Amino acid sequence: MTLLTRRGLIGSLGAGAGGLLLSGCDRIVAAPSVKHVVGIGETLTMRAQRLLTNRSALAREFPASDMSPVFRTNGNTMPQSEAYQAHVVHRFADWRLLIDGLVRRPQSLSLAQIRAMPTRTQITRHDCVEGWSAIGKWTGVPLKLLIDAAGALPAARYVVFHCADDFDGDPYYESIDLIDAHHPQTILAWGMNDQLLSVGHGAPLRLRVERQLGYKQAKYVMRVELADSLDNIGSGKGGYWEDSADYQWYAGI
Ligand SMILES: Nc1nc2c(c(=O)[nH]1)N[C@H]1C(S)=C(S)[C@@H](COP(=O)(O)O)O[C@H]1N2
Ligand SMILES: [Mo]
Repeated sequence: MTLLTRRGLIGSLGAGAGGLLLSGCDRIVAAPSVKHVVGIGETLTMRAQRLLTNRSALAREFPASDMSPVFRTNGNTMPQSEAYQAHVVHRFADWRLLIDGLVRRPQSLSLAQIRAMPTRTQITRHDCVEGWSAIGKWTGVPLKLLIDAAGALPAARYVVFHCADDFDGDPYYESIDLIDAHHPQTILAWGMNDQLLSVGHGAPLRLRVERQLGYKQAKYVMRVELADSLDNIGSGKGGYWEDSADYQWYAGI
């Protein structure tokens, strides 16, 4: 298990370790079949997962000795915008994370402010639908603390992550619901493997939502928007790959 640095997080860790049916360590070996299974139908899959697994159960965490010697990068590895590239040059000193949408107190936070917040570190396995996995150590702020700082309005249902990169002009974005947003292992990570997050892996801040597949782990997060619906964001399916390649919105593992 992992370091829990704040008592507030411990309360949500049920003793039940849930997920016995689906949480074998070998279940992801044939990652392509995961996509197939997930593809049966999103509604069915999500309902089935809710029945079979406890969504507050923790993803497996690993000892440091299991960390992958090489953790490859995937997707975009350097956002093309001039604004982002200027941030790289200035080491993100002027960068700000915006938290807005259905919140009482919109936030604009520097990286220093985010790094001064309580941290959680976890060693987990990243599973990409393209058929590779890697175990890495992630350090960041629990998303719940950022949401609480902004104060979610009662109508908020989803958390949308707007990223600095795009594919042919279509911005990368992702979204999760508030259940996953409040999960104790859901963090916005600024550190990886005891280093500051590299540009290739999503500097300065990327999502880790450990109970879901790789494409949900949004890199280059610039803005966190709370929303009551995903309909008017992107093409309305809740993420870049969901919009453009019919990937499932709920990519539970
Ligand atoms: N902003 C952004 N986030 C992204 C992607 C991307 O292209 N852009 N690719 C996704 C995919 S498919 C995977 S598997 C992981 C890869 O993360 P890594 O580069 O740290 O290995 O990031 C995910 N998040
Ligand atoms: Mo991926």
